[in-house]
Amino acid sequence: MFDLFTVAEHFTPEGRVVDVREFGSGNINDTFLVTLNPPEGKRFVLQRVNTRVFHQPHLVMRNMRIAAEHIEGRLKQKPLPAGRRWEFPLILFTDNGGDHWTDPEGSFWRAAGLIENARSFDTIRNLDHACEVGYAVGVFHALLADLPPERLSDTLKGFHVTPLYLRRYDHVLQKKERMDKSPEMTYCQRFVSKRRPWAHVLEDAKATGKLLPRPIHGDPKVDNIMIDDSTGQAVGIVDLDTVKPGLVHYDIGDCLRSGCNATGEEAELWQEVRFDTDLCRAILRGYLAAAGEFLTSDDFDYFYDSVRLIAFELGLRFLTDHLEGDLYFKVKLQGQNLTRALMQFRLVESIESQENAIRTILGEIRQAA
Ligand code: GN1
Ligand code: MG
Repeated sequence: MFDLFTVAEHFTPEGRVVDVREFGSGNINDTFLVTLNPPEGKRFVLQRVNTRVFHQPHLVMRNMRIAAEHIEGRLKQKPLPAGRRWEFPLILFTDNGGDHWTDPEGSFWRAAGLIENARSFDTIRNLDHACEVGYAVGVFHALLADLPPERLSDTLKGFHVTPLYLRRYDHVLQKKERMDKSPEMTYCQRFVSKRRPWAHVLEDAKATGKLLPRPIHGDPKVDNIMIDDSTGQAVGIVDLDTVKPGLVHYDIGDCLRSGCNATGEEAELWQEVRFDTDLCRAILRGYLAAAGEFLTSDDFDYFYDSVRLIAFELGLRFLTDHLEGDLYFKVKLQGQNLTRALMQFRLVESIESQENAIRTILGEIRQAA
């Protein structure tokens, strides 16, 4: 890899870099925390964008800028209630004014300011945290609700389009010369086949015009929500690579599948993973406190399917990547993507077994909205 100090210095006209270290637990990009020289010791986030995943990183940056400008304008017109803090990670520019720097080996680097006095957590800590996570996603949707989605580019074609992931899975299975016949793999294959007929539920609703495209975050999992150190309130969402047109249901599903799994995505015992309905209620309450206004009755009808589907889809994506040899999601251990898949599938089963309880919560929340 290109020397990290040299890369970081392209984004910092005013200071010298004293430290660069790995940061966060992203599965796709390489992320580093850069510290500048004292006395201020300013810090920022440096990332090498994975261009095997994001083929047009310039458009990723463009989407980010459009969203940032729109949110800034909206907040100026109408600040959040009760003077709540809300920040968008500041895009840092290079010495010649670009929003990225391409190194001589062709890697695409970009940098963003840190949201100060705030941090994120890998898993939900309590009901208040859950409510704040939901609120953050709601604020994000509400602030972008009047941005025409077609102003954003589709930077990751097929992202969260479950039938396309199924097609890819079929293709990879077909190509496989020797099939792993372990009990885990047999379970996964049966699991996917059983749910295949239902897996196009959101795409069907999109095709018939019941659900409409809107600007989305694309990856609103718990560890992308920044929480203020002193107030415990959500103050922003980071990781904006997948801001693009989509269904808000992808985000709601992703936030719930991440937030209601209290053991986290990398728990040691996948058999013990479960979907916590109290956390679900708290996340949805927080979400609707901020996003209630633009949701339609059809939108509410698909909330249950969203959480079930996005958990299923993520499991399918991990499974396919395992079968392909871990080309997409980074792994530290062999078989890690299979374990991740099993975990999401276990979560799906837990969601399915609590369908009535989840639908009851959705009914209560809908009435209160
Ligand atoms: C990936 O890299 P990271 O952790 O921000 C993935 C998400 C998954 C997530 C699962 C562009 O996000 O869709 O939900 O892993 N991002 C992309 O942890 O595929
Ligand atoms: Mg991400």
